[in-house]
Amino acid sequence: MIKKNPTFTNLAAGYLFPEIGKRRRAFAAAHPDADIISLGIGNTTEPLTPHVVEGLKKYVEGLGTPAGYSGYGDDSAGEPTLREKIASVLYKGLVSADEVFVSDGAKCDVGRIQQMFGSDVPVAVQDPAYPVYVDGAVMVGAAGKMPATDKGYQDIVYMPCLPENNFFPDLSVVKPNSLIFFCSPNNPTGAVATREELKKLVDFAKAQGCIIIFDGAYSAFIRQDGLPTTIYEIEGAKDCAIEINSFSKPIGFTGVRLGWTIVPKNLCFEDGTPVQNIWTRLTNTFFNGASNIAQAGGLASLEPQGLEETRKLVDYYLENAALIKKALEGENFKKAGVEVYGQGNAPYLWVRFPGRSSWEMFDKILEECHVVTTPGSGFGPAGETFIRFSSFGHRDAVIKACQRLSQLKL
Ligand code: PL4
Repeated sequence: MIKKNPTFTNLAAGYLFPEIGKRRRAFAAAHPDADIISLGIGNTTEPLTPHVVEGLKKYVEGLGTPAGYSGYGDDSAGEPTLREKIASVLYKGLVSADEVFVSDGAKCDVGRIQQMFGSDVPVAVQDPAYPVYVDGAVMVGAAGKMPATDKGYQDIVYMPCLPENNFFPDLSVVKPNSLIFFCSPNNPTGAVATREELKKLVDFAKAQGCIIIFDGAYSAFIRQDGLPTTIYEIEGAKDCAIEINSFSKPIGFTGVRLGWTIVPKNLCFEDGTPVQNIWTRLTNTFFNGASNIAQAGGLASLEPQGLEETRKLVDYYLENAALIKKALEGENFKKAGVEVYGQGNAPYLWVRFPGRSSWEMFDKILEECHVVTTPGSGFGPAGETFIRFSSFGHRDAVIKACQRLSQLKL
């Protein structure tokens, strides 16, 4: 018999989101008449916008002609015009087109990136965090041989991000030469790091020989002036940070699949090898490029009409978030001492239920309101007692969920 890769022995449990789906299906089976509303998984619900649809259609029609047909791209990094548009429109020239690597989504690149570092590089994550960072580290062996406890994996450094520290971690716990995962706007807390905070992070990483993996998947949700939408707004970030990003949430491409990763030219490993060289080698080996159709849609979204439509689409979800926030600040929640966090720059609300476990609250909200949420403990030990509410949903369903939440007995 063939042995499995021992790194998988350490994986603590199933992946969070299928587990939520399983519980939802079990509840639905037991309550076939329940009208279940999901404020759980961050999955977009609104249709693609007209200009993006036009871009997709045009490209597909071209594929049906000899002149417009194309097969594999020349390399895995993406269509040059899209790379150029991402650099000029989204980064305003802070990065160049040859630092942009188009992908099939941020999650896929979080997984691929870890292969460049392997098992000897220490990993630090914000706690709570999108579970793929930790699970990916476990799979490449970076979590060591120690099994997980209820405090997480013993060889991964968790950096608690709580209301008490304004959701910005104490970096002194990070070991030198670590890979630091940092997400802003944050999933799940919704917190956005300020310029001063990101400067602290970049200065720390440079001084300690660390590389930051900055996940900006929700950057399009930032509405407050002055908050950085990319880590490259911070001086020195190109010496120490890779940024992962996505078309999933801003233009509804969760199913179409398109993202990108910025690997700066001057970012190097200890031996002087440019990280770009290894990234190119790795992706050319394991990745045949993002779908050319998806790339055409992404390109359309970066034209003036596409950008205008994107803003409206993101506004829709932000308005949902504001409605949910209002419901969660109702009398029933206030009386129970529930704390609601969300600054209006992210699609998530992060809610603390003092003295209650996350899964207990998940079950209670599902049973009493028929609303699916995400238990905070699924994002890390510091998420215990919290629930994440997602604002991705049709407006009528969100309004209905809010009405039910205002009746929740706490
Ligand atoms: C459920 C911080 C959602 N099945 O779509 P991608 O791959 O470009 O982006 C995924 C992603 C990357 N980075 C962050 C994210 O929050 C997400 C998506 N997260 C959520 O509810 O937390 C969807 C999760 C999906 C999954 O496992 O990713």
